[in-house]
Amino acid sequence: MAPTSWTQLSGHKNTFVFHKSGLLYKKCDGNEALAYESLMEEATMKPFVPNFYGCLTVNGSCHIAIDNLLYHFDNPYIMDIKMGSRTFLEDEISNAEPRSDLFEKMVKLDPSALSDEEKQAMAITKLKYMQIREQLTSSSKLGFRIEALLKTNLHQTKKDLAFVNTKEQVKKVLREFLPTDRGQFHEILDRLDLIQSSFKCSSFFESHEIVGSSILLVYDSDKVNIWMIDCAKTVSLPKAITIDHVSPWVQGNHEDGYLFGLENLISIINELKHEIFCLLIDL
Ligand code: I3P
Repeated sequence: MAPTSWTQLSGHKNTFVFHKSGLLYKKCDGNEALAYESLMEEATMKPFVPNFYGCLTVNGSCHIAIDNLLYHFDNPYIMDIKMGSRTFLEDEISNAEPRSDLFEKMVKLDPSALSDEEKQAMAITKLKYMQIREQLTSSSKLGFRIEALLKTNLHQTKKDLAFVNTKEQVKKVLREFLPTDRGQFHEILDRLDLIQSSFKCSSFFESHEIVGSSILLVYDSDKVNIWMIDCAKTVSLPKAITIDHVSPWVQGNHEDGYLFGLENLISIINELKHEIFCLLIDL
């Protein structure tokens, strides 16, 4: 039966409009539409992103129309994994305007990260906020973080996940989330391997920095799928810049750490596979 609602696990509030046809309309500043247009033209990447149907005006503002990836799932388990070791664009570094809303969020997360000046001003820059989030989570260390997840009887909040930092902590969250069915577990690994090998030979991937984008992992009792979503901060690299998506970021080199994160994610899930299924004989 077609779903009558849709679940948003993370990202900005009030940016999605659910449509019962199986499409989602997402508020867009133009950049994301450009990224999706290019992705639709590239056979290598297209199977791993939601289909994009163009832009339209909804409630007076520009939206992109994309597939609702949850449409064919029944009570799905959903995990949003934010990829990359850098979650802000290099352009955002020059924005030195301190923000009080981010200060409020940081007070709740980790007040010890605030300097005396920031406490006095009750404001911090977006760069500082994003970098602390990267360090508190596994983004800096592993090149990805578990941003949100939804599983029947297990709805971990963003705050719970904001401190999932070490490999062992990430592994524990994944162990509790991933399917216990061996076939489905293998399907997840196969799909991730395919994403990794396809991205490595994609010209889109070669020519873009991919920041703040997520891997969406969804499964229900009989289906598994994984996509790349959230292209709002996926931008063309400046001419003459090439990146390998693995090397550490230093200002100006545009490295995003996407493949570093994907490699680590796959390796952790592989370790889990051995730990969970090692007692079962492979027939
Ligand atoms: C937000 C998160 C978003 C980011 C947003 C942050 O932090 O990093 O990805 O939006 O910036 O506040 P948190 O996850 O702790 O809530 P962008 O990716 O669009 O930069 P914003 O407040 O400027 O929207």
